[in-house]
Amino acid sequence: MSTAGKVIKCKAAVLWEVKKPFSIEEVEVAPPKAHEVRIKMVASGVCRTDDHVATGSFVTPLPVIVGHEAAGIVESIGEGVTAVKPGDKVIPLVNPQCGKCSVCKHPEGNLCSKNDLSMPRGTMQDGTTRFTCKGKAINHFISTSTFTQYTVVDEISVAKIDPASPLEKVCLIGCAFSTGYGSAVQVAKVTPGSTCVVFGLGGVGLAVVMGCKAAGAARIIGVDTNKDKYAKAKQVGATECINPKDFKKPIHEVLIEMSHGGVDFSFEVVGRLDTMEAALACVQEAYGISVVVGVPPDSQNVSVNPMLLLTGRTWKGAILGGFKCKDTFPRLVSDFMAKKFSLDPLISHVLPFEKINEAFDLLRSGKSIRTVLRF
Ligand code: CND
Ligand code: ZN
Ligand code: ZN
Repeated sequence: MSTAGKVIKCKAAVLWEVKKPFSIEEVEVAPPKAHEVRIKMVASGVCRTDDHVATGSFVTPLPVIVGHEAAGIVESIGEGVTAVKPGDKVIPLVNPQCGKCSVCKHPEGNLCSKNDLSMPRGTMQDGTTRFTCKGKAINHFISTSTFTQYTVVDEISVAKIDPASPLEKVCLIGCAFSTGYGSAVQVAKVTPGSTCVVFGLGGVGLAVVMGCKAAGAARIIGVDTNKDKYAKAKQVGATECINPKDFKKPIHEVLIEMSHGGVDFSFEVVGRLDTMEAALACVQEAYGISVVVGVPPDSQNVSVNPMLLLTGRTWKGAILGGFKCKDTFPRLVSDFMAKKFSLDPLISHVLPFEKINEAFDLLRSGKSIRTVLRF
């Protein structure tokens, strides 16, 4: 029997309060309104950004269904939807692409003005939510909300992908792979023969390493306080890995010495202020480029001597690797299908969706790269 047009009762992981476990609840998912799409979830990765919400470090309205790195199948569509139809395989988009705003029209930017990330409202574009639990409205998360058997997204926040693609792998194109890879090739524009440094060798950091390698970097130095991350990093292209705890000197000084004057490109993929400062300081003073990828703790500022920039360094950052997601994700999925890159090194664990709290324990204890939750 078709579920189109009806409320669907299903399971979702609700975060009622920060610093509490996710609670698997029965939720009601309303049918999609005009220009909205309801998706049956198939697989969702667990990203540190979801954990930042759970710890209170990334602030978005609660209670909420988080999760943003996923793939699923369209269950039904609202009036006027033309981009997808029921049965299509799709990836929800953290960065919508309305195609009309100044950002969508600009050749470089990707944070569409319809985003729910820079000042999260926790709703659909019309300002309301499609989730209800125990009579309470449950908020959406950065246009996606994927820790649920069904979600609803705006048509501008979904990309149709190859019907043959394995969703339990290409879900990582929804965040980790695109964010990391794009930060190297699209944001930093890493050049052949260059020296790169990647702070943080989690799921996103490893994808940065993959991007640096694909761009032809000669030297890729991984920096992580957890030595267990080095083997994987080397497998995907890091030429050496170092632990800041092994040195008496500040890590940026160590890196300047190792590179004889400063590296060409650096990436902060941890989400800490001290590593953001170190990543900026370790690039070559006249032409080095440093990219902020990690999500910083809410309402905190770095203190930086402007001399670091006056001499010629460039400091930038981007969400989702600077990619215009609706245009780029289908192409990245095609590249994956053509075996231009592998997602296997990023997937350390696969668990049933109900074991979501176990997946977060694995992330917090540094034991996982990406856990993919299957629905
Ligand atoms: P994950 O936690 O898997 O990786 C972080 C890594 O940093 C771990 O391997 C840690 O051991 C390491 N680390 C911790 N402290 C230090 C330190 N002081 N020095 C060096 N290494 C350290 O996280 P992830 O890969 O899922 O995400 C990384 C960051 O990227 C995180 O802040 C997340 O919120 C952010 C992010 C950004 C975007 C974007 O669009 N820009 C998208 N998704 C995630
Ligand atoms: Zn993410
Ligand atoms: Zn737009």
